[in-house]
Amino acid sequence: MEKKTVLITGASSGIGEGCARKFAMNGHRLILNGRNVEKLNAVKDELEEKYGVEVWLLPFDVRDRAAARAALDSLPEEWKAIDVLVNNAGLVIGVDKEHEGSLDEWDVVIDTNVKALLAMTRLVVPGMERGRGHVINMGSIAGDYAYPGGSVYCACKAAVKALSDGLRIDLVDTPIRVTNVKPGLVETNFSVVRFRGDKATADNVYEGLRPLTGDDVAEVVYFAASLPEHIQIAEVLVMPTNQATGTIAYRKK
Ligand code: 8X3
Repeated sequence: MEKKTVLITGASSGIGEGCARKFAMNGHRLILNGRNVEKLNAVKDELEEKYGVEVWLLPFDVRDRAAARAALDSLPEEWKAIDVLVNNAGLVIGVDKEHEGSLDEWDVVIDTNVKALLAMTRLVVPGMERGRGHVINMGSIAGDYAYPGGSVYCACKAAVKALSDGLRIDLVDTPIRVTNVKPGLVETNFSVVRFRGDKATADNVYEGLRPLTGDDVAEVVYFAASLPEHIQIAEVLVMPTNQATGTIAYRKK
């Protein structure tokens, strides 16, 4: 595929960082968003040095709509034509039951996974109408079926599916593609945040099976992006070989 400008949210770790690496090793130009400036700088340094690509950092909290707008406005003219938007930033806090959890924490979860994804789409897609573009949303197997302790997160990922499908409908008369990538178990910092920093409990989630890595999911994202422009991967469910559903996985004792 010809060289593209790719904006990735939540690019300082996990799946976002994996996507950054995969696009970089294929020579694309990257705009990386995240909250952790130090980590973003480390990713930028690594990718520039290893792959000789150009990397522009846009550190802001995706929940902050004004900051998102200002950051995009601040891009130099030659960086403003974004070809691929990877709406990856997302998180979950806690495993509380729907009738017991913290509404304030759920505001953070909904604002990040749903409203920020929508805002980034709203801010970037109009610029794609010049001729080509691709929105790749990070959904989840969690959006297909709810599971215990996942109510709000699962609802958010179901929303990501509906937003992806709706956007695909709204853009049907354009060359812009919309893809919803739905990973299962991926070993990243995600579970550490879910378990409020409890690394041991987070590690248990992946025990006895080989989980996916951020780089594995990036393979799927890059595959969708690199196909000829007339091929639109609408949705991909990707999980470890020993996982079958959001709640069924085989674990070696
Ligand atoms: C995260 C995957 O399995 O924790 O989106 O729901 S899972």
